[in-house]
Amino acid sequence: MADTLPTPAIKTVPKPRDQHLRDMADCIRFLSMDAVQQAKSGHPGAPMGMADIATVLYRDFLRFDAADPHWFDRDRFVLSNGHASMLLYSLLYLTGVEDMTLDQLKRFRQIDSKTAGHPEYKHAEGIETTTGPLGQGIANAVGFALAERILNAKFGDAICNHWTYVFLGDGCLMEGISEEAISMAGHFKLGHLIAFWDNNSISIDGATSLSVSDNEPERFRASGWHVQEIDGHDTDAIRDAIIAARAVTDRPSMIACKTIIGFGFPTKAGTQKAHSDAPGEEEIAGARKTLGWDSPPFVIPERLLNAWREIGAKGRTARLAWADRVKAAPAELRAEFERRNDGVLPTGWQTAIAAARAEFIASGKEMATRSASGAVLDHLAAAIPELLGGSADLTPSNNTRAKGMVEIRPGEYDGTYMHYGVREHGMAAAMNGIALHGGLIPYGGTFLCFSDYCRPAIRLAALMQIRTIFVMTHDSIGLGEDGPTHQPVEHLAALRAIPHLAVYRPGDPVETAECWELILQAPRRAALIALSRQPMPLLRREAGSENKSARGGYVLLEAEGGPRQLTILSTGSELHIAVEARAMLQQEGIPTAVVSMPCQLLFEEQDAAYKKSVLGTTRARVAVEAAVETGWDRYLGLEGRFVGMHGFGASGKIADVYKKFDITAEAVVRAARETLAEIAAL
Ligand SMILES: Cc1ncc(C[n+]2csc(CCOP(=O)(O)OP(=O)(O)O)c2C)c(N)n1
Repeated sequence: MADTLPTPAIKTVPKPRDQHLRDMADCIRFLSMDAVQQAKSGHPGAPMGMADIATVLYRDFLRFDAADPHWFDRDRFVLSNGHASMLLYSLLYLTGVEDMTLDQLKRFRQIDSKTAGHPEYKHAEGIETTTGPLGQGIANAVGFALAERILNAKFGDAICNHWTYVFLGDGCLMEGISEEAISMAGHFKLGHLIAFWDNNSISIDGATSLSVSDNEPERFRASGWHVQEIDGHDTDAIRDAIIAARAVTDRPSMIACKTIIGFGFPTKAGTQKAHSDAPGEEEIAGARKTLGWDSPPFVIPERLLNAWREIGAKGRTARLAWADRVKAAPAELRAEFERRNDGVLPTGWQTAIAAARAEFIASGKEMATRSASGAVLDHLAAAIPELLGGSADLTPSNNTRAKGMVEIRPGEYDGTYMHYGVREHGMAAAMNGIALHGGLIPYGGTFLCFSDYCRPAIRLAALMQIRTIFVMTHDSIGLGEDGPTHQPVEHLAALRAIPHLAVYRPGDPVETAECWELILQAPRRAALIALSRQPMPLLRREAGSENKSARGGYVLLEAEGGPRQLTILSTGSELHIAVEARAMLQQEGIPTAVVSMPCQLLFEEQDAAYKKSVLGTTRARVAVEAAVETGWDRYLGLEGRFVGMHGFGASGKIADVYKKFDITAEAVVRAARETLAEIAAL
């Protein structure tokens, strides 16, 4: 590996402009290296390289109150290069966030500490988002900055007027998602977004020149950003650059900061050896010498800790002034703001669901669930003004733009609909930022097949347990002519495998309304709703407002003419196939029940007695879903049968495609006979 080193190790450190600021930055450096050394793992290099930037940002600019790290109009700080977690943890400790004690720093990366390897949302106050998968943070930051502008347009400068600062590394910029994020932020002219690129020319394998030679400043400029290039250790230059960036409010700013990774290490600085791993006692002793630091590990000299604590406390004035402004706001605006900030939905919002349901039942018509979803959203958008719709350039297909939704345009943020462009990954991660920001509930659409393009962000939404809503239409081979490239088969199983993610696949318009109700009433649950392109009959015609989907699965039709002999399980566009098959089996004298299971996650949360009552005691079960079997096997046992996909789909008319893959009522009946025969022979 040695021959890939770009430069010899940097043994000396540039003289500081301001010794006090250098000392303050050194607090971050030593806490980071000492914590990594103690944990025997972690990443000291980036925190040491970005310490000067963080110090200037926190001291002179970031509006933040350590006593209340989540007050609404604070500036947001996103660490996109999440492996530099010790930078964030050090800042939280130094500024005095109660959660982040010295003991937590000493327990960096240890089980059940607040200081996980990478920053985890909700593990400690002051962590705005979970980062670590490179590139996510910059796209989250775009969401934060977008939400800020949208809420500014709604509530005005007095209530919402803050900045989003994001640190990112070479790795973030190598990831494809960064392009989507940069392009989106530039297009929408997100003037309150400032990115700091840790331009240290090093990643894990060695010099970044091994793998990339992009002109990063030009990349940003090409997307309409304001760009500056500075020495990331020159505190005057950092301050001037931030002042200049804040003066430009009609576009986002990127400050390319030339830094030395592992700044202060005697042999590893400037090399990939500073990127990660315990530096070793000798290297740390050398850093103490190089930087003139004589405190023992984890001890911050009092004068410096006091200076940091002052930084943590100075935001109090801004917070209190903001609270006064909120109090002085017109009553209606204030009430609306406070409701949203508390995460409470408007009273009576569920009448929107009831209205949609009533319409479906009154019309009695067959309908694609994507259209039903669109109709539900028409009602919901009027009832819940914080809904922020959007699509990755499939608005007419996803049916995501509700009646009355005004689109957001560059510089014009007084709207509730986002055209995210063909940027699925960027959209999904930006939606996470929007959800985390608060005040808005984002949903965004694409085809289910392209959930693959969103998956890393979907996973993080589930991990963070935030209400980001993914609307995925064209959810099976039932999309027809677009063929196998567009027909999801393994996606439902793969998405259901993500812990905490509620995957809904409603089987008719009424279930669609029910699923939307469940999604919206769960503020700490990421959700994905899979919707059909093709129409399906209305199967739920009963009056009343009971949400039968709430338990994840329920008996749609009970067996008749005797004790249940067979259970057919289904979802979505195959539910009516299950119903047809049941009619045929009943006619043959086989008492058969149909179970609709729009959300396996919710069903799995039910108690055993309920599950048993739904699944029945008979072991004869058939599941039908136009997707792969994975996940259904737990309900089928050894004797059950699955009717669905066993490979990729095909291009053709919907009816022909279903026939070709034998996903029909006749196939379900055959499968039923097989399982019944097998059980009889036992
Ligand atoms: C999506 C993703 N891929 C790979 C990794 C593993 N990884 C962590 S840091 C890193 C290198 C990042 O380089 P850079 O951003 O320059 O960080 P620095 O070396 O400056 O700390 C990689 C590949 C990751 N965290 N996320």
